[in-house]
Amino acid sequence: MEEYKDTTVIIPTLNEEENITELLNLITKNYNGIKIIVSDDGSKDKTQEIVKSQSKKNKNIMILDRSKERIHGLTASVYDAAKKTKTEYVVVIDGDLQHPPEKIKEIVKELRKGYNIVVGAREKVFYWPFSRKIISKTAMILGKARLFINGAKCRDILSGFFGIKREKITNIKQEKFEMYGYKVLFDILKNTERKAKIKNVYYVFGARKKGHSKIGLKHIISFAKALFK
Ligand SMILES: Nc1nc2c(ncn2[C@@H]2O[C@H](COP(=O)(O)OP(=O)(O)O)[C@@H](O)[C@H]2O)c(=O)[nH]1
Ligand SMILES: [Mg+2]
Repeated sequence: MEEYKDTTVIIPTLNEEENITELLNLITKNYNGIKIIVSDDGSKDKTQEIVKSQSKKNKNIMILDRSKERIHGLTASVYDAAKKTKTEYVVVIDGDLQHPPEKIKEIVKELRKGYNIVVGAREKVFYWPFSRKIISKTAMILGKARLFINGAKCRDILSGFFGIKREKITNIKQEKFEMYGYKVLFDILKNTERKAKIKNVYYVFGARKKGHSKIGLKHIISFAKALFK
């Protein structure tokens, strides 16, 4: 089996007790030697308990307990976790099984070829309600306009599923990130040189089967701020 000692998977979580066990199993079973950091923002359910017990059994699994941090946010969780990694590559994946873990293979393969950022580009999302589609489309247009001014480009600038050479995220200063936001990749692209080597990898954004989305108005406001940052 191929070895993945060069990669850390970062999973931001908030109340994912119904999904995290399956996700951890799928990753550890298929990626020998891969490291995993679950970056949890103080889940009120059993997420932390589950991850802690798994990490006792598997030294490659670690929890970053952010419950006492001043800033809670998906972006903050990913950035802080990235700072803790030591591997050459980092892959960020949601904790709710909406991103297919089998694609990590493809992402790492492209990183090893020398791409700096490998972005999981979502194929059409069919089941989103009309309102979410409109919000996403608008954010995409505004975001791409922002990246046109300065920044790197890729197909899905708002994807939460991507791989990156570790230093390409840790080299960016914290103040460049909209820490409360949801769109960590967008913040990275703004701060990455235009000619960066970026690769798109296509995937189907599955429906969330268990638990619920945490996206809300505050994340839309954070994105609006990030546009002008
Ligand atoms: N650490 C952390 N994770 C979060 C936060 N908000 C959402 N998440 C996690 O980020 C991932 C994506 O969130 P989700 O609500 O499913 O967003 P959606 O798929 O865009 O609707 C999931 O694994 C969530 O548990 C947060 O504030 N902090
Ligand atoms: Mg989700």
